[in-house]
Amino acid sequence: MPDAGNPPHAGYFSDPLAETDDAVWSALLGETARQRDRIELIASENIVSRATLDALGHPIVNKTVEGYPGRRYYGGAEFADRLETLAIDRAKRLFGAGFANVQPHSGSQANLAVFLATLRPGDRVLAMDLAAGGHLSHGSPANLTGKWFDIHHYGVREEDGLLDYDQAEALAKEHRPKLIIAGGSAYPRAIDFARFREIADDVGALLLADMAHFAGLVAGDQHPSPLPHAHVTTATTYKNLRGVRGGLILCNDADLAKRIDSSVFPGVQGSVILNAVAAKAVCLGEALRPEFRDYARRVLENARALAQALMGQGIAVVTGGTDTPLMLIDLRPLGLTGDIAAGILEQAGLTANKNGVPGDPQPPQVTSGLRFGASAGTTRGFGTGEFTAIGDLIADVLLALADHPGDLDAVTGRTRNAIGRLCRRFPIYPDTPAGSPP
Ligand code: DSN
Repeated sequence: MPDAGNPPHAGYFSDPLAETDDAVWSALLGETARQRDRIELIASENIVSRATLDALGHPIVNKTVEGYPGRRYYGGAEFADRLETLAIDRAKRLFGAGFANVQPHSGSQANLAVFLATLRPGDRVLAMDLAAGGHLSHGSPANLTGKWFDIHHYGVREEDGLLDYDQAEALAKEHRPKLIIAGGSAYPRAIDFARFREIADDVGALLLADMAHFAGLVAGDQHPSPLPHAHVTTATTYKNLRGVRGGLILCNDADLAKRIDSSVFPGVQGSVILNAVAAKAVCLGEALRPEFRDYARRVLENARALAQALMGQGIAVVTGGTDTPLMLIDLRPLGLTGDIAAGILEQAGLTANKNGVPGDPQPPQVTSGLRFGASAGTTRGFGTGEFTAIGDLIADVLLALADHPGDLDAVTGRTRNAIGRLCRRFPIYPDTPAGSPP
């Protein structure tokens, strides 16, 4: 008999979670069922491939490395180097960038690293206001970027919800920021990055484009790329790039790239989450395939179909449509708030997030809007017919909530059944165990 040595305990290297921890496993089964049986409309979400899940669950998770391929502080990095180099090369190829950093744990970490690479505490920054569709990490007073830098915000025009470039230009001239940020998390229209570059050049600022919410469309040639205009571009990999939770930084300047690398590590992060880097390599590889272009085209078509269906039912869509995977609806004409509306939609089987709308009188915990995205539903296989039907279902629930609360239970129940039928026609992860319908 070979000596079994002293493994942590019998089965440690072989027993599946399903057999070792019922509390965790049952919550995971429930989550699989939730994703399978409900329609996901949260704009930052998607449904990753089995290949991505395989990378995330690989023993590479055990490995610690710091630094960059070929320049690590720890040994045993041969395969880590190979994976990170693959991810970097694929990111560069996908977006036509000279340099890529694939280590940021999230989009916020990516943005923070750009702040560290380009600014000193107290320096001036111009970015889109969170209330107009910007992002926390673009200088919100609640975020480190807002606490440690001198932030000025541009917004959108009251009359049409479109980005106010004239205001951005006037503020740039007045405050002469060192960094201008273009991009956000709830602005549905294509951004004129060439105009932003002119504004930045005029005042000697660097331009950061945050393309987190449309990176997949850029990768699939369905949206203009900010890269020819921005000095540096950040993205996340988990929205319409359809991969793991994480961030990317891209640029075309060797000196800036060097500063960015040092800002990510050791500036704002320590060791690399290697299973996430492996999964980024997988998603970037998937996005380089010709079929990804078709996915990106369908995401945009579907987002537009959803916006059109909502408007057809009298729902106010901010800016009257979208050029991206996301859209924002204004609930004020219905006399509703985002928190209540999101809760009722969830009961009906549709997951979305409450979101402030331009000029919103409600606080962030309440809001007057909802944000919807088409990335996850498109991955499931929904086309414009399904998204039109989803728009009609959303409108049925919201109109009942606003005008016929006595009918709400019946409408919610009917909607839930329709959603259930739709989800069964477009199954996800058929081989993954799931709990009972939530
Ligand atoms: N930035 C958040 C969002 O847009 O939902 C998370 O990615």
